[in-house]
Amino acid sequence: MHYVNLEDKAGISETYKKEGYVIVPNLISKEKIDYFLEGYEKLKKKKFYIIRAQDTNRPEKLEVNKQGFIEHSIWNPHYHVLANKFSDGVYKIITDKGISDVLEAISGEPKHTIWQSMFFDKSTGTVAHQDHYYLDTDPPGGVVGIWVALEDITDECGPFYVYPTSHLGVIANREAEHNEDYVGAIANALAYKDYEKVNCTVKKGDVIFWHSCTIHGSNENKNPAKSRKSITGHYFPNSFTKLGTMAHGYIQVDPTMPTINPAIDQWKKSSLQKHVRHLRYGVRYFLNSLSKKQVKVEMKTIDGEYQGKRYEKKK
Ligand SMILES: O=C(O)CCC(=O)C(=O)O
Ligand SMILES: [Fe+2]
Repeated sequence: MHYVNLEDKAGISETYKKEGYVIVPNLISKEKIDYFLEGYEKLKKKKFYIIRAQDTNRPEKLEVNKQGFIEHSIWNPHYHVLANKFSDGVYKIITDKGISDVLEAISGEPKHTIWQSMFFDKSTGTVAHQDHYYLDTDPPGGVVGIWVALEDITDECGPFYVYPTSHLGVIANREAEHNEDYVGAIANALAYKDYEKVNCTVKKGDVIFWHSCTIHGSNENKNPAKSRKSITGHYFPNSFTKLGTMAHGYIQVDPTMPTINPAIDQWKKSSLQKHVRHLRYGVRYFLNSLSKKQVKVEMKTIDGEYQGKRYEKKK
């Protein structure tokens, strides 16, 4: 694992360029993480709460399992207006000054926009991929992913992993519509060189930064009693646009607004828009649960038995 301290800006930049990832130890304070965890405990007490799950790519009911963990990964937790402290805890972490300092060291630019965030209570066994497939900049390679460890991560938790230097190899085609095709494309990209897989068994407060073309994913959980609390985020330098738009002769970037950190912007969303978003998830969840038909799911990110399959017909 390649660790570089925050003070060593040149080391951060060099390691990221060469390896396609870098881990900055102890970047997020224990206090910030514990504040978030208080909000998370409050969220878990909610009786009926719909989230947009990142692992199944559709609205799901927030369910706490026997061990007390949330099974689904939550997409954009910083927009959760109905769970204030949880959402605020994420917001404070993804706008942390340490993170913007590292982003600046990586891109050489003073300002970045946060594109999206996710919260994982447990590992969902994310299939190996390049974020380039889902979100990247024009020109490609500008998006930087971050993975914040909210607790000490061991092999049993199903750690996040990277294939160092894979960002310099093959870029899997974004046009793949089916999981099987994409998984195959990544297998080809991995076959290009004998990349070593690095399981990131990092400590609470450490943050992993990786390039949008670096192949990464996460291992399956090996022990149901183990959580794997983490927040991820994807950022891009403000001089870039979204991938695929320059070639069409226009520049597409959603309107942004400042966050509490002047070096990080976010998409402009009013409180009303965030409420409407929640309501939409609720309605879609309700309609899905009424439907006896197979629910079509687009590209999913989970590994293992789900890989490349559609949902079974509801009984
Ligand atoms: O933590 C995981 O399981 C995957 C996260 C990931 O792929 C991402 O944030 O881009
Ligand atoms: Fe990813």
